[in-house]
Amino acid sequence: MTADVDLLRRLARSGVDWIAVDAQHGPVDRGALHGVGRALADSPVPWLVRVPSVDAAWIGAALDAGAAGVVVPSVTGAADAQAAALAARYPPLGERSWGPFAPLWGGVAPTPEAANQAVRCWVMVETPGALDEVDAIAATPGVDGVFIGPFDLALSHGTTVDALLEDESADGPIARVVAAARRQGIEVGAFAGTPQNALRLRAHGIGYVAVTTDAGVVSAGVRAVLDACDAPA
Ligand code: 3PY
Ligand code: MG
Repeated sequence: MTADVDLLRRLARSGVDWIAVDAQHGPVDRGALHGVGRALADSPVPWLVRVPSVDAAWIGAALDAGAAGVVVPSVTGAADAQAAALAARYPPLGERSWGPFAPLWGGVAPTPEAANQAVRCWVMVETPGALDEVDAIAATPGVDGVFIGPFDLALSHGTTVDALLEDESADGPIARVVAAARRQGIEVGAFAGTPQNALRLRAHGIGYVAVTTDAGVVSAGVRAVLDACDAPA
């Protein structure tokens, strides 16, 4: 939820498997993205950008800045998923334009073939249209994973995040997304926000979980420090 480069460098070395920079709800504009890319050029873990929308220009810019992949929100169906996938890869697989920043920052850009192989295009399932077309989305060439947004999925289905996560029926929204991903042999991920929700998502068989946010860990850390000071000696 921040674009603070010192915090991001620290988070990338804190034991997490991956981090995501949020350009949909966070304060990451195209200028900030470049600062983030320079700061994370030697990141020991992959870093992804959640782009603001299904936007080929933003997807290309995030990858030019060195992101290992993109998380594309607000997808309304298979056509959006295809547009996102095409934007994430160079021809002949897609329509990405050449313009990586790594060489300008003293690094080496991967070849187009290597970039196409390494990139990960995650498409979010968080709208009724995306859920209806989840099988076609998961089958879209170049979609490497489907990523559940429980907050928007709950909002758009007139339910709550708790009810969504507790729904263990085979035709429940989360089970449908997981099943579609499995059928197509692609990854499935989700946003949790809290460790409790992360465990509930893991119980649904979801392997890639955005457990918390930078703002969340700062608050939790401060709370833990203050509680430790209040504890009787
Ligand atoms: C959602 O839950 O809707 C999200 O997009 C999480 O970031
Ligand atoms: Mg969302």
